[in-house]
Amino acid sequence: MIRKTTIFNRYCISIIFAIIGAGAILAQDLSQPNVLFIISDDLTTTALSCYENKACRTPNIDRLASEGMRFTRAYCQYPVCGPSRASIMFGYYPNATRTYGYVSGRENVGPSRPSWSQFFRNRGYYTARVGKIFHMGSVDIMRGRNGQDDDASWTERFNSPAPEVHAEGESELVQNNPYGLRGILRDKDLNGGNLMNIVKANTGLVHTDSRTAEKVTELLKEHKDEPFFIAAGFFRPHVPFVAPKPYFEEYPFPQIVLPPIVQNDWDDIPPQGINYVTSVNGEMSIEQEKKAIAAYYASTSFLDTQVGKILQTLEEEGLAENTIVIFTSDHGYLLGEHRFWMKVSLMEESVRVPLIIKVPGKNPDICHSLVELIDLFPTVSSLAGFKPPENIQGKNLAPLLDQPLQKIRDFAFSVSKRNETMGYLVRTDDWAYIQYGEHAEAGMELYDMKYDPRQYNNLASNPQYRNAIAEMRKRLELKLDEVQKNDLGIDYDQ
Ligand SMILES: [Ca+2]
Repeated sequence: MIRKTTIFNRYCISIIFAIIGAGAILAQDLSQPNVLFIISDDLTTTALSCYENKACRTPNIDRLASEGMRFTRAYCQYPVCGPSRASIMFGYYPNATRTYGYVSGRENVGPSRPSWSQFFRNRGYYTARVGKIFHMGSVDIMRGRNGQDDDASWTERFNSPAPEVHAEGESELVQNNPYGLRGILRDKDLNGGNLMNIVKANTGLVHTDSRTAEKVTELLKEHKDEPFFIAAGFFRPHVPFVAPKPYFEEYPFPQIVLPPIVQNDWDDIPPQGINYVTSVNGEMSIEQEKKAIAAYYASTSFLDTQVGKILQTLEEEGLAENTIVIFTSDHGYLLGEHRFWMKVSLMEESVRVPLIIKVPGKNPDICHSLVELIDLFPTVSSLAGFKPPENIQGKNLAPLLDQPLQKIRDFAFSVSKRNETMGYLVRTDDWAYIQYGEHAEAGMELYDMKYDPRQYNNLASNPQYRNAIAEMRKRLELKLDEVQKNDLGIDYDQ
């Protein structure tokens, strides 16, 4: 509670100044910090200059990282929009609630368990969503629909409709055979959420993320005198890669360096681990791969500009001193590593996410502890002085904000279901262990993350690593017992 005292003192001082200087303006209960939750979509750490890629320029996110706590090893709980977001917002692992699809998560947790924002709403906060927080597809955005939203989470909610793939400009599909599904795809609108379409747009203001930034800016001004939880749900760099033309000019595609193609890379990966979108089934040329990455970077820089706008408003309105800011993404993204693209995979680039938490009064730092997105709900609740709900499954990261060298968990845990088979990831300091099927019936992968961080050499069938495999399987078994325990009171038959 050191932080709270510090913040409280600061408020006392500012109140005194306000009384002396401006004549008693006291509109807000200053003991309650605001929450600004910024979430991007499909943004991997490997495209952020504050993480490990200097080629993609993200100055605003970088600045936030330099002012807050940057977590280098944060993991999503499911590398797909719907279940990841449900897990973040309700605080349960996807396999605790059996939430694996494009739903809000409310279907499975029931009406009585509050979502993260609803928990704040129930405590007197104004809560608002702008754009995509629960699952929402590109077609929902085009049509101005709520997607799989949870109504009870918000005092107000706002969509940011935009033409998306139909934005005026130069467009191109960079897969010759998207997913190997040629002939099945009929309406490119309906598949807009998964095709690698690029749009170099003629104008800058019609896009969903610029609308979201504009609305969030308005809400920050309107609600500055009451405690708020505002969720800014940006859609980029999710496909279609739409950004104004000048953003593409920053990244000429011939200069893009592709990840190395390692000979026989797929030979030791179980079939279940070969991702659903690859350069091979999409029949992508080298030029198309470079264009896809350049467009992803352009979309990321465009997103960064929008993040910059709302952070600037926060400063200008004097709210930065009393607002907890979180920046993250629902999951990562493969940009040609292993010739894989997009998400679903439990490979590092797909499950690891950017995470920055800036809390007024705390020193900026970098934290290498393994953390999970499910930890946001209890962490931010606790930072605001609330005891988090008892059943939720994340851990409180607040101690790390004062002591970033502490360790909060031994491993990060993520799941991903494909073709009716569940994949599990146990990510420890040293290992990434991936298991397909509850009894590994569809295979295993084990990577030494110290010596093989890009995961080229699957050690699972090497007898020398028998002990490591046994240890990982034990961890997984205990974790599944813990996560799927019955006293959550969730009706699994729903
Ligand atoms: Ca997503």
